[in-house]
Amino acid sequence: MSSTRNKLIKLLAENKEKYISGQYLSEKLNISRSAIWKHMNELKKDGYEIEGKAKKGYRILSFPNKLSENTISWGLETDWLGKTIIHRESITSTQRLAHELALDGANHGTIVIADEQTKGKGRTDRAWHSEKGKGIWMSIILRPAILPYLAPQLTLLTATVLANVIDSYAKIKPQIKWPNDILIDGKKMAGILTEMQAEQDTVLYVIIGMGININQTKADLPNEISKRATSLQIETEKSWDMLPIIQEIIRTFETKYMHYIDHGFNQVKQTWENYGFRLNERLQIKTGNKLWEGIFLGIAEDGALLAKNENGVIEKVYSGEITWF
Ligand code: BT5
Repeated sequence: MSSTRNKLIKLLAENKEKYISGQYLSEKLNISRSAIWKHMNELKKDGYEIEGKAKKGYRILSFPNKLSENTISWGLETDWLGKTIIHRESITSTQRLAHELALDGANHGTIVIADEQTKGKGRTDRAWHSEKGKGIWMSIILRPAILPYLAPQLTLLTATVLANVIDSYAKIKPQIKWPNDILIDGKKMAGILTEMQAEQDTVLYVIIGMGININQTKADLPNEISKRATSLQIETEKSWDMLPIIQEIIRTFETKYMHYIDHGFNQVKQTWENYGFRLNERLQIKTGNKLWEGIFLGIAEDGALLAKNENGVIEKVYSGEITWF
């Protein structure tokens, strides 16, 4: 998209209900009034609803439904999260671009989002299916002033954000499966991937990737995951407009993140345990060569899973394979 067009949309968006005169726009953008008029017609063709009134000027009434930097920014009203949004129609992985941008100095709160990922990734390089226009494939760059060992808390925080938004927006109560899955009725609807660059005691940056299945039908889900995966559409039997959900996730993330930075992990822990999958049930844990059973008690301050072993001792689990009975 040309930068003039982007600037024009931004000016219109910033002024929302107010009309902006053609004269003002032409001075601001340094182009003629007839060029402005041409741009307006192009925008209308792309689905922007723009009202033009003699003597008053132009104002934007609505944005098209498709995702772009502008449509996501419009009406977002966050303080720092999503001030820079990079949208791609197709990308290998939003995580990959986010890493490149972070290494290049991208600001805290920068967001990368794509309609489609051709090489979406899960943990330990597992694949994440990210079909075009079917879900939210998004990465957030953060530069938190926390110690590196606390970074897993951000995965748990993100899980609570997604659970809260799905619960309040779609009126479905999801469950959070430690550490990074959002389930509905036991099937995976979203996954979180947290990656970090740190030096000794300093976090250089963290990238939080989230993949959220929205508009897949059962037939859209690839065979290998169709029994274990679901989407918002499958669960609610209707399709969803992704834009307001994305905005709600960004807003909720900012609020919860600020609370976490200012007041610590307790609120996250409580929310997490409210949605915790199979809390107080028996589980089997495989860490390295050790296989043991216990009762799932919740999460610790540092994001570890807490389980009571057969001797009644509470153990912390940081990674490993968990199986519920
Ligand atoms: C995750 O990994 O759940 C983290 C997924 C993070 C994806 C986001 S999308 C935006 C950003 N850019 C990226 O490239 N990634 C992030 P993990 O716990 O390892 O789960 C991966 C497993 O989930 C796979 O091995 C499949 O079994 C299953 N899976 C793959 N795609 C799925 C999907 N769309 N829905 C549900 N399950 C899926």
